[in-house]
Amino acid sequence: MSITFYGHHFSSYCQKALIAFYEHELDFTFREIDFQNEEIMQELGALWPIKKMPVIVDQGRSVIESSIIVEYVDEKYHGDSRLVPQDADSALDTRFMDRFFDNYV
Ligand SMILES: N[C@@H](CCC(=O)N[C@@H](CS)C(=O)NCC(=O)O)C(=O)O
Repeated sequence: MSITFYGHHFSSYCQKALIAFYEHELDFTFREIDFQNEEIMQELGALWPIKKMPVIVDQGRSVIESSIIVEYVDEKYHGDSRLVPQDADSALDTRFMDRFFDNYV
């Protein structure tokens, strides 16, 4: 069963999360968010009442927030390479950059 990705291609937070999918060459089903489409908005709202994207569903588990999605995918589906380093100090540097770009750029 492939992962379902709720998002929109014009959303920078979705693009951030999608990088992890592309880097790890993951199959996924893309459910495009359309604010005019009640059905998809209800589906998203059932997963995340705040109705922000991206949200992913993997094997019945929903994962919310772009940074958490990147970490989840990286932890669960990494190949030889990692987006978040294994070394704790280096991982902090990576997370700092993530927070910096999300909050200030
Ligand atoms: N902190 C969240 C931010 C998500 C976010 O703000 N997503 C925007 C799209 S880039 C959104 O869902 N906007 C729709 C809305 O605010 O109704 C994350 O990193 O996933």
